[in-house]
Amino acid sequence: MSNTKPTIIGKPLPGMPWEERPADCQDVVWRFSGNPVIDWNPTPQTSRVYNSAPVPFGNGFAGVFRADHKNGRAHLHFGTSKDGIHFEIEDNRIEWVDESGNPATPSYAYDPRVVNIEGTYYITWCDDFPGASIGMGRTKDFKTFIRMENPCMPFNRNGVLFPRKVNGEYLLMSRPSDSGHTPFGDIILSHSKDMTYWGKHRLLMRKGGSGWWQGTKIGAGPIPIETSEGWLLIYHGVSGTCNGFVYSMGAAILDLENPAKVLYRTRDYILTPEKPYETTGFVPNVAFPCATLHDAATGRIAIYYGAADTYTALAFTQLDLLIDTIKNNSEV
Ligand code: BMA
Repeated sequence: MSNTKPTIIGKPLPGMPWEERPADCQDVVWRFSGNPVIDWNPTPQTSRVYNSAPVPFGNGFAGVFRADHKNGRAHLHFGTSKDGIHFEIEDNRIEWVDESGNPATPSYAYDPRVVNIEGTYYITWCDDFPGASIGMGRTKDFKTFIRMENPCMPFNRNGVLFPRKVNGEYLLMSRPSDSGHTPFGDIILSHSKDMTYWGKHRLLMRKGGSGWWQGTKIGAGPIPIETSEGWLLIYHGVSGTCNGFVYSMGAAILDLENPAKVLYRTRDYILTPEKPYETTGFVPNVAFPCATLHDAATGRIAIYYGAADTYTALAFTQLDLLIDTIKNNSEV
C-alpha cells in the first residue's frame, strides 16, 4: 500500500454536513445521529421521500428527490437545503419538457442520480419506457428540466453517470433487469461521445463472490468520486432471504483511466440495515445509496441513502479510512 494519503480530486465543500465517528464505533461508515433526515409524509401530496440525490448548488444544496405520492406512484421532486440536513421538498412533481419545449413528464420516475458535468446538471432515473428503463435529462437552473433520449433499452435500472468524460467519452453504469423485482443483475459500463448514442458495453462488476450480501444482484449507487487511488464507487448489493430482499452497501475502486477495470472491491458490506428506520418501514431492510457530498480539502464523505423505502438517511465516512478498508478487505 502506498504511504501517500489518498485524496479526493475535486472542490472543497466546507458547508457539507459532517459528524465525527463516535469514539465507540469501529465501522467504516457511521450513521448521522439525527437520522432520518426526511421522515414520513414530508409534503401534503407525498408519503415517502427516499432514494434521492442532493448536490451542491448556490450557497447550499439542491437536489432531485424520489417522492412516492399518496396514490402510490413515484415521481421526481425538486428540493433545497441550506445545510444538507434540513430539506424543503416541493409538493408538486418536476414537470419535464422535450428538446422542443413540449411536455415530457414520465408517468412514473424513481431512484434519481444527479451529476454536474461542466456546469450542466444531468439527471438519471428509473423511467417507464414502457417498463422499467433508464430516463435521462438535464437542467442548468433546476427550473427548466429537459428530457433527453433514453440511453438504454428496457429493462434496465440504476443508471449512474461518471462526473466527467474519460478518454473523450461519457460513461454510464447501468443494471439490466426484468420488468419486476429482478432476482439477478450485474453492473454494465457503457460509453458515449454525445450522451445520445451509447455503446461499447462492458461488464463492470458481477453479483456474488463470497459476499452473500451481494449474491442476488448489485447496482451502482452515487456518482463515482474521483480520487488519487481511482474512481470510488459505492454500490448496493442485494441478498434474497425467506423474508424478501435485503439491500446493503459495498464499495469498489475502479482504474482512473480505464474504469472498466475493478482494482478492489469490498468482500464485506460497509453498511447493512440495522437501525429501526432501516429495518422497519414500507419495505423493510433496505439501505439504498443514491448520492454523496464530499470535501476535497478534508476527504470527508456524506452518503445519502434511502432507508426502508420510507426515509432519507445520512451516513459518513472518511476517504482514507474507506480506501484502506476496501483495499484490506478486497475480493475482485
Ligand atoms: C428496487 C427499486 C428501489 C427500491 C428497492 C427496494 O428494485 O425499486 O427503488 O428501493 O427495490 O424495494
